[in-house]
Amino acid sequence: MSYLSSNQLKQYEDEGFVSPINIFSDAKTKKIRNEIELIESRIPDELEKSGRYNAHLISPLLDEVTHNSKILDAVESLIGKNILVCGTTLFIKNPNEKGFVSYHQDAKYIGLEPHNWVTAWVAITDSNEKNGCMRMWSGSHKDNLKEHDQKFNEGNLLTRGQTVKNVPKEKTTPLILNAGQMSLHHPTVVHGSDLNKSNDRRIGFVIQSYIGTNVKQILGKNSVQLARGVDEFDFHEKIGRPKSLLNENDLKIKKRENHNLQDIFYKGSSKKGSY
Ligand SMILES: O=C(O)CCC(=O)C(=O)O
Repeated sequence: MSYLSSNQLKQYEDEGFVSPINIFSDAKTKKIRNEIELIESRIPDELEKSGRYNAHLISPLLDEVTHNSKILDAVESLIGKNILVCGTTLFIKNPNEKGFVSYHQDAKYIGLEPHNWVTAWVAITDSNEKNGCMRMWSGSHKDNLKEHDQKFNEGNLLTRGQTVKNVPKEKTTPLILNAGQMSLHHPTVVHGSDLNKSNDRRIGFVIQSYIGTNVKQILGKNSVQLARGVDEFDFHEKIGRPKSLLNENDLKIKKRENHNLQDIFYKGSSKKGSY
């Protein structure tokens, strides 16, 4: 059992995140990395740009991660026992590429209301200050949604380059994770990450997000999978789980889901970015 302890719950309540949490062994984490890299080698652009979303729909192993009981126990401690998987994102930063994530709040453009949801960031490689781990503005989740500039700037791994102004970067907390550990963060905590200055990739497989069954999608349409409990609200269409790697039909479903997601992320925007 890995329900959160009272100290961990307090950290989440006070700071807007809880980290680190041990989930996978080294061997299992290597297997997951190999699966991601196998997909990249079989279909080179499948996980690029907007393809980085919802890889759990085409890989049984990534699907298994999203339904992992240790992760779900921790998530249950925060959002209750009825849990839906509402999408995943691969945040990959390759060495020598200029990828960074501007400081933002996840809840700003994602359309999930109320905020009974949480994002699980699973480290598939080590994630540290050298390779551009996430950095959190502790306590910022207690304020409402903040104004974001839409920069659409080069290298920014966010859709609109959405950026909160005046973040005290020197005061932000780096979430240092070993491969196989995860962090959980709140929908309104302000966070971002710097460039990868190491010689290896930095890979985060991010369940973005686990939502309570009472959460609606107010900007468009998300399909979900039941991860735990019962869905007494039935707000979202249910989607199947992959039985084999890169199945033709699953690839089509992923494409359709990512198309719907683009409609959500760019709702009301006159411009589109590359994610
Ligand atoms: O992986 C990163 O550096 C940022 C990820 C992020 O913003 C998120 O998971 O909400």
